[in-house]
Amino acid sequence: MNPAESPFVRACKRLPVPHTPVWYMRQAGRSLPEYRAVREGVPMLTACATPDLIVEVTMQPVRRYGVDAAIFFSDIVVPLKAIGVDLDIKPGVGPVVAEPIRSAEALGALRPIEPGDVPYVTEAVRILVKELGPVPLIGFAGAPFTLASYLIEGGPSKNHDHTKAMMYGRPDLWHDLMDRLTEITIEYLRIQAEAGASALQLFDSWVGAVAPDDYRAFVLPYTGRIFAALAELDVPRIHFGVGTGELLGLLGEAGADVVGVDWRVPLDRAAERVGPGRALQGNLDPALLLAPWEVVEPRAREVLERGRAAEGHVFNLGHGVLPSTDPDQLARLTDLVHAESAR
Ligand code: 1CP
Repeated sequence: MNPAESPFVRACKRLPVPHTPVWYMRQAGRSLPEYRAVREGVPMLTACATPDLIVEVTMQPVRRYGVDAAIFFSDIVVPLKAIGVDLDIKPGVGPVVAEPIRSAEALGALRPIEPGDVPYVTEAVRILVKELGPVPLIGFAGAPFTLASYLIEGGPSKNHDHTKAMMYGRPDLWHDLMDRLTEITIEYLRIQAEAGASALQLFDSWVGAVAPDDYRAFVLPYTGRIFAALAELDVPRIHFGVGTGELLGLLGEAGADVVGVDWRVPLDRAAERVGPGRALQGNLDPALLLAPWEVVEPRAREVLERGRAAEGHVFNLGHGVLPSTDPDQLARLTDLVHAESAR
């Protein structure tokens, strides 16, 4: 079978499926012992630039769980590192930027990206497409707002203070920064699709921090441009953020084929907010997997049931797999979604 005919791609396109497809954000990672074994002593950014490692880690959850899609093992800051931004991914912290970008001069660091900047991405995608056979590969990128937050704050942030200070106080700088990040994001996603990725996900993880009117003024022009530019590639485009309950209508407007929903909004309500012509992805609370299976099972059935209200449904968690998750819980969940939705 061709990945373009897979249940995952079909659900993204709102076509009939034999069962509800399922994959998990952060499925390739810290909760798997086989992941910790291959990452032993290898810094995260080194791993992200090593095709053999990318391939192995991307394959691990496909082998273990039989999920309906693989997600490329990388990080949202990889393209920024590739164009020369001085940053690192610190264990237990996340991305840390040596010189936060808060001035017109600093913006100069954000030049356009080219395929030659990320040869290890192209190579790993090509190998993966062969190894995965019928299983689709999801390429991804961070969205401009979420990337801007790391660049402006200099690292992970709770309130995004400096980010909003620039957005409100220096709209000239903000729009210049968002414009540059938009071009980088479009090209970086295009590189992955042209190397063979079957779908693309844009992670705007922290955009739930902005109010709807501000989303419309300061973010939508850019996310809209990204999805419009990717339309010609003919691969499903997925748009995800956390805490986006009040933004779901605007995320629908931005133009992706699939809108990712966190655990806060039931999928039937999310379908109303997002509007027609979109599939939904989500949305079991990742923390539920820390509870006994008897607690998880009825909740998972409820997600499937409410997902029927959407024109297409890709089962997922409402955010990434938590590191302390027992992999057996994800194995059982995958089997449940497949069995229950095939009936
Ligand atoms: O399934 C997978 O694991 C795929 C690989 C993947 C993806 C899709 C990683 C590996 N990171 C990401 C995307 C990513 N990175 C996002 C968007 C998705 C999300 O919201 O979860 C974000 C916000 C980041 C930034 C980031 N990188 C963080 C969060 C920091 C914060 O602000 O709270 C962290 C901890 C990282 C490092 C990272 N990325 C990935 C892994 C396995 C790790 C841990 C690396 C390590 O410490 O060894």
